[in-house]
Amino acid sequence: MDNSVNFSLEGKIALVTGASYGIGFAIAKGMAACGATIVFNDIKQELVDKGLAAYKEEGIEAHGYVCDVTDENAVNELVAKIEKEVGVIDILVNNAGIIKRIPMLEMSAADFRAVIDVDLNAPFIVSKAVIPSMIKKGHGKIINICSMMSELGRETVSAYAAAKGGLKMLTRNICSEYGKYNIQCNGIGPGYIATPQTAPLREIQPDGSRHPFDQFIIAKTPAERWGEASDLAGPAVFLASDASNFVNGHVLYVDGGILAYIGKQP
Ligand code: NAP
Ligand code: GCO
Repeated sequence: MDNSVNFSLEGKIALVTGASYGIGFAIAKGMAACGATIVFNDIKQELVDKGLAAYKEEGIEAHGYVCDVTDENAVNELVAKIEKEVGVIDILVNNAGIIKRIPMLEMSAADFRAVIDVDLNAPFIVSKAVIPSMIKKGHGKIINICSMMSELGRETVSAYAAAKGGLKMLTRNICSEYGKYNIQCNGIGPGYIATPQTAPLREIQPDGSRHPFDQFIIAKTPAERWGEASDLAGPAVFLASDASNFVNGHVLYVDGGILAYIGKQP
């Protein structure tokens, strides 16, 4: 390989939030395969234990911590602990996220705030906690897990779309403020990915047919399939590696072509 092209993550420490399973786990697994040391957190001890066992099964010695990413004090303590026990974080993936599918007029302000708190405020909190050490070290990579809803709306996801649209702009702003310190902050916008978060949209109907939303997504995706969490690993490795050192403030949509497509004619 040409020496100017380097996808290796050897010697790098990656913190992936909410990565006991799902998209975060697949991204961390991909990064580990390219040499990174994996650190992850989740909100409950049982999830961390489950995650540690899953990483072990893949031959990965991950470091797992319990931490709620919306709690600024807990996040600051977590980052200090990681620096002491593992080392300075080179790569942060803001992956932890929640969704509440409720029509806007039925949604309480408390539910709206809860989504914004995890999906937008937390990436601000965790990024703020890791950037000072990245500046001191002279480099850093931040990857924010955005969404189709960073660009599009749909019924029932007002809070999620507001948060993910905001996360796209937080991505651009981190790039704008800290690019001069050799920090690259980019987003990944997954399409519709088969994880527990989207399981309700794929439930088989009582008559044995596929969920109407499932059929809609297949028709709306040129690839004619849901994404797998593993589809996100290669793009995440690219954005974490030196191969993307002049890519900054960008959102890479990994959606099987949804955003390019007007949709199948009925
Ligand atoms: P998931 O299966 O629900 O996993 C999300 C993880 O984040 C879970 O382990 C969850 O723990 C954790 N988490 C939630 N709140 C947290 C908090 N306050 N502190 C720490 N951890 C927390 O979701 P996923 O589908 O893998 O999605 C991962 C990310 O990709 C999210 O940001 C999501 O919005 C985004 N995304 C997903 C899709 C998709 O189609 N699946 C598409 C685009 C973007 P619990 O299990 O306790 O909730
Ligand atoms: C929904 C979905 C989504 C996604 C995803 C798409 O209800 O429409 O859950 O919003 O999972 O973020 O990119």
